[in-house]
Amino acid sequence: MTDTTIPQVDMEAADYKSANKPIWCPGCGDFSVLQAITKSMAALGKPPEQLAVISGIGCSSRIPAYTKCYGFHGVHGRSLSLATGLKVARPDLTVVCTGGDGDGFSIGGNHFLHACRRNVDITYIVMDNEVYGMTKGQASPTTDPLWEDSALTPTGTGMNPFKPLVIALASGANFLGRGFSGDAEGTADMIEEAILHPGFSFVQILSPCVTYRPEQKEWRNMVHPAMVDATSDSARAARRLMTDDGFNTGVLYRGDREPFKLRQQSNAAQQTADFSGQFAV
Ligand SMILES: Cc1ncc(C[n+]2csc(CCOP(=O)(O)OP(=O)(O)O)c2C)c(N)n1
Ligand SMILES: [Mg+2]
Repeated sequence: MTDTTIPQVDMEAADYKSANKPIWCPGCGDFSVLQAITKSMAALGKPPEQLAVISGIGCSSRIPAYTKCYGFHGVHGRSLSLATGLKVARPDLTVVCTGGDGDGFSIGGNHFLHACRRNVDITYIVMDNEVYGMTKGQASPTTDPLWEDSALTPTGTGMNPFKPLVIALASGANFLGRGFSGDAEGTADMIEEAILHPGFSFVQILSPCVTYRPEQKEWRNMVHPAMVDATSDSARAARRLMTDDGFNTGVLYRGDREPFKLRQQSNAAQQTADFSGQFAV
């Protein structure tokens, strides 16, 4: 896949890696996600100084330190504000935002909703391990309500898990995909496509935490490619996501909303088009 507006240079994944050695636990899924991100950058062929990687706080939020691009390791839950501001001020840069399920959906949850609806042309990659890894294993918004292994929630949270892709779709994200860290190749292709897709792209990557959720090693046997092709029909995407088992992987939705532009008159008709009909039965 090539974009003729981007100057192509001959790059390899290693050209986007910094000299810092990741300090993740051996076996952490985030190693493969880093590999997938740098591989997608090489495929895009953009020089590192035209890319910016922005994050908050968490094990997964350490990604900017491990890349050679411009980066900002910001405060917990505020990566999308930084990324939005950067992209609006410097539309020439490719802006990728990375982080975890706690950073993005808990403390950063409100920012997630509004980044989706604002539809600025950035790509948000969340390494979802259904736990706060960095702070030693508390439940996150995506944790199964019956998970009892944290001393903070010894009888489980009892709360309905957050479904990031459904929420992103309902909030206006323009591209949705789910990857698995064990499939670095497929994940790299998806990230590349997400970056090239105009507007706010959201990619949820199932990335096992081998230390606090060792049972997630089984995800390798549970993930599967989605049985259906990606759709650009948001109602169809919503129906699929509401019956999803959480392990379908691949590009799920490609929208056609126009990305946010400064001083652009908003097109109210297009914004509300998906909600103008009767209830589907
Ligand atoms: C304002 C603030 N509150 C709380 C923390 C503590 N804290 C650091 S990382 C983190 C959660 C990280 O979880 P997640 O985003 O899922 O990343 P992971 O470590 O699992 O990759 C928390 C609560 C903090 N650094 N700053
Ligand atoms: Mg996490």
